[in-house]
Amino acid sequence: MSDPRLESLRQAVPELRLKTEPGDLEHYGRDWTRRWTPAPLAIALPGSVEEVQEIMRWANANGVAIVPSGGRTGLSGGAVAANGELVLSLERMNRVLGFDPVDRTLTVQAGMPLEAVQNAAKERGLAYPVDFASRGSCSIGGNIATNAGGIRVIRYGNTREWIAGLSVVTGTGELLELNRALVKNSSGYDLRQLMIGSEGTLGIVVEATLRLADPPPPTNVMLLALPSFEVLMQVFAAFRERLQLEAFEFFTDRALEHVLAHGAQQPFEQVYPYYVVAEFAIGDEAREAAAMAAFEHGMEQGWIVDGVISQSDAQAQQLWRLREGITESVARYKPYKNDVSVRISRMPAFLRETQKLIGDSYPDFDVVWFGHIGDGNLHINVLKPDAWGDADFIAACEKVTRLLADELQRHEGSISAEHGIGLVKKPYLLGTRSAEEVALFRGIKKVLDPNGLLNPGKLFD
Ligand code: 2HG
Ligand code: ZN
Repeated sequence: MSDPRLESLRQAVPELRLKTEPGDLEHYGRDWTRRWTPAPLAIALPGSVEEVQEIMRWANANGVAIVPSGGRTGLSGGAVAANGELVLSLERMNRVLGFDPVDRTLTVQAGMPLEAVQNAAKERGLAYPVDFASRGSCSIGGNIATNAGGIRVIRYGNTREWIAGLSVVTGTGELLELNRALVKNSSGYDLRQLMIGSEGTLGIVVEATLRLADPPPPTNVMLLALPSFEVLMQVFAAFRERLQLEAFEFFTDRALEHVLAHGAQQPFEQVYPYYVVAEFAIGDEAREAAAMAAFEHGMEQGWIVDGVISQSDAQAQQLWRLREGITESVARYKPYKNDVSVRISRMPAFLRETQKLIGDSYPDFDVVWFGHIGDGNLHINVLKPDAWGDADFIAACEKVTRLLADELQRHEGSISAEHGIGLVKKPYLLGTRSAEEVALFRGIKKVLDPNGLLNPGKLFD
């Protein structure tokens, strides 16, 4: 370890665990975007809040940028370290710190994987209900930094809803304890909410007190086949009216083809153009009758052309795999990802226009549509043909993103529903936020991170 900055870091934080092997720099320097070449200075793995503060003070004294790092499952480049930054991985800070059955809160360190948080809540007879496919690898700190959404937002909301209190180290190394896990706290600016979704640009989330929910009700999963995109929102409205929906997700035949090629099981003998996975509460006859009524209504209207309902947990999981396996099944094609949202009321018109735009723009590319339709959130993955080079492919896709951003501007939507802006969507931020807002972003950053050391270049320049 010859770099003098690392020698000084060793002196400033004597017990700090550091990694500098090329394999580690590569592993910790990138996220799931795989677009940038990792080039961090080193990887710091603090074991305590005090060490995080000491690292931050050292960073200020030495002018070294810090990339806070969780599970690096992000899809927008928010955790990429490609410019000699010090990666500050929270991975060793992964313990439960406390549980309060009266407050129904769980206090955890930020590096705890989401699935471990969910299990810890379950062991205590309650639930942490935010959920998505990367649950085993992503960390709760990363979820907070991006205000992660996922497959149960329709019922439980985004991560933001479940954060009762937050401990954050600012860009100057100060520790802020935000909101004291209070249900009601009308005593000024809510800095906790400001930190949530700030993508590591304002502070490093080190601990969080999470609100827990009742254990989920027993559920059933239905897979529906739809004849066209146009009926999607009608099916959603019919199901939402009759059932307590826990999830309502859609995907196309192209998506299904990739998941099947990846080992999932064919659900129907025939191929249909559109599919929905709906999960809903059961438990009494009225609910079960309502589910059948919703299905039959959809069939009568011609909105649903086929369907299957899970008869066991194993089958429910099989059906979920068709939706949850999509990202992994297309990963080898280095997809260009769009993660856009509009208000649900705007969805039919937005879908019509977007289908035309994407169809006209990408006549030759494989485009995979899926997403959280009940939240107004679409994922559009454009797959890179093997013959195309990375740079040309991205340039071609970015031209279309510009048009998509204009369309989102007209529909008052967002260029990033749940993946964050990071590096990938930075050029389009002004389509979703006004220039005045972004100027305020800069001002806020200046206060909390005066030397611009926290995740520089992410979200905005
Ligand atoms: C999902 O909904 C994730 O499965 C990933 O947000 C979406 O891969 C994507 O584009
Ligand atoms: Zn998603």
